[in-house]
Amino acid sequence: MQTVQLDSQSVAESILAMLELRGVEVFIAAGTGTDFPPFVEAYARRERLGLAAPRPIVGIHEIPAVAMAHGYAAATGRPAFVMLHTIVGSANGVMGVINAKRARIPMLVASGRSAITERGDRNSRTHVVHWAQEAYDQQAMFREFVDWAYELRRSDQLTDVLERAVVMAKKSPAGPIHLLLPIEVISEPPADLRVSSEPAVQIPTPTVPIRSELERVVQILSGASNPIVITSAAGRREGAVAALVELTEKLALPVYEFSRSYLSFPQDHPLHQGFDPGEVLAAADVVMVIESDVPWIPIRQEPSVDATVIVLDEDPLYRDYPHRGFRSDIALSGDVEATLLALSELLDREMPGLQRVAERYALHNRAHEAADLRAKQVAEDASHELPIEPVWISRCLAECLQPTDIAISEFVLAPDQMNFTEPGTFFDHAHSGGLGWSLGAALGVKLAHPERTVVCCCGDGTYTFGAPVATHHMSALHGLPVLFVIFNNAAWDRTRMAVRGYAPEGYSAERTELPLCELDPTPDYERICEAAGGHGERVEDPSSLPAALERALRVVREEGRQALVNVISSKS
Ligand SMILES: Cc1ncc(C[n+]2csc(CCOP(=O)(O)OP(=O)(O)O)c2C)c(N)n1
Repeated sequence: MQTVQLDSQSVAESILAMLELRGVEVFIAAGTGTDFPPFVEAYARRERLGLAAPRPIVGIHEIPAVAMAHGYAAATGRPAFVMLHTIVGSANGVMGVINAKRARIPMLVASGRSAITERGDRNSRTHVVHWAQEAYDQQAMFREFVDWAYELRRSDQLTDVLERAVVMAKKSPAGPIHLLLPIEVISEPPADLRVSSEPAVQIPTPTVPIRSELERVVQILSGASNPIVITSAAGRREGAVAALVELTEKLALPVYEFSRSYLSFPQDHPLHQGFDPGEVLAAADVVMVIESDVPWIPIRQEPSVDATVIVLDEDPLYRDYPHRGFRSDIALSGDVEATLLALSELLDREMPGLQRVAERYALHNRAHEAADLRAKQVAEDASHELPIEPVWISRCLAECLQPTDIAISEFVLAPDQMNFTEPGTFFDHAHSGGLGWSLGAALGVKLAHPERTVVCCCGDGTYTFGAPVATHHMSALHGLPVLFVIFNNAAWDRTRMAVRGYAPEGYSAERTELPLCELDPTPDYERICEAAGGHGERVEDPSSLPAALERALRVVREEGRQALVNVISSKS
């Protein structure tokens, strides 16, 4: 085993050196406080001596800071380190950790811990907050939503603890972990400066189900007369997209991206059949569910009792979900890309009748083309509507995005109006739905891909949940120009829709403006972006939207400045 010598004066500095050594490139300090001085001093020393460290990012508010770590990891597969301030910064950060957990995002989350002593130590309490910011069990607020939580108790544990932290975040399924860092321990001199140059603990290798199960699945898929594939997040690991294309082409399997969080299948592929199988679900004889926590909504539609449901997932049981009853007649647990490739390989030996596959392919191709035409018509019909229809905003955006541009959407983009084809070009919210994610996530994606255009799309309610003043400030501070597009319907429309479902004949049904749901008048959101040096526009006329988006994109691409288009849009 080869070792390297760390140059460090404190445990905090060793954390930076170790993170750097293990390929963690980003250290996001969210709302620094009195538990951060050891890190500030460590950065000052490393900068002075020219020693490498993860890129320091000032996270001006915990909501965009944690979401930024989320976006960065979604775009790269690599965790960022995000440090929160004692119990209070932690409380603000927990929602982002919940989102990361549900989205299986690797993330290294740490919180400082208030000083223990009242006198006698250089870290002894100096401020009134140091008493009230201590908790009996600070990590309790994270524990349910992380894959591992540990308090660093001694300086000589550091290497082992960090090795374990990185592996526990990156393993499969990936997830956030939490480290509690008492100020006394991170202030200590480092205990051990020699560490192995390679990770001392390796991430377990990707697994593939046993061959007999794969063969059984190949037989079922080959013999199926009406099979379908449903996925929400197969594209979380980008390589799985090509593997899914390969498998589905061999059998002409139609793919539905139900409630997608990632681009899992190229939208222009003839086998892409949209986003909701609808009645097709009940008619299918084989339903293959790939990485979908919620593959259908049972009260709306379910597979037929005679169908075979095959689940392929890193964790088919979704162990962290308390109640979940989706059927799985066969549950393949393992790496999605490797399993899809293994199925494809087996299929080569057992190809079903080519004639049947060709006919099925042609059928789905026709359905795909018809759906495209319908979506186009819907957009055209909406193109003159006032206030502007969300489908028209989506369509206009789709028209001005290049294939490698990246969109982050928080529930708002109409999926069938878009045309994402490349893996890693689209990210939607974790199904935990902790609002405000998309703003910081867009900054994280931009941090990962500074050369690419990144667009953040969200509702006006969501925008406010994302701590926009902090987000725009972070965008300017860290040189991360993003285009923000607000679907501004001056309401919490999701709640309004829920009310319509809850009481379709009720008193609220008589009203257009609903109690507790309306936000009118909304601020001039574009001016918040302008206040941070960005370009802002408000658009009310649907015909002027394409040009406004082009102008804003030009500012982002050519001037390297952020931009915001506040689109006054319709509600349900
Ligand atoms: C942190 C958080 N608080 C509250 C909610 C509940 N919630 C779900 S959707 C929604 C409204 C979102 O409003 P907006 O972004 O304007 O989108 P719209 O529903 O109008 O399309 C709210 C408040 C949530 N998901 N997360």
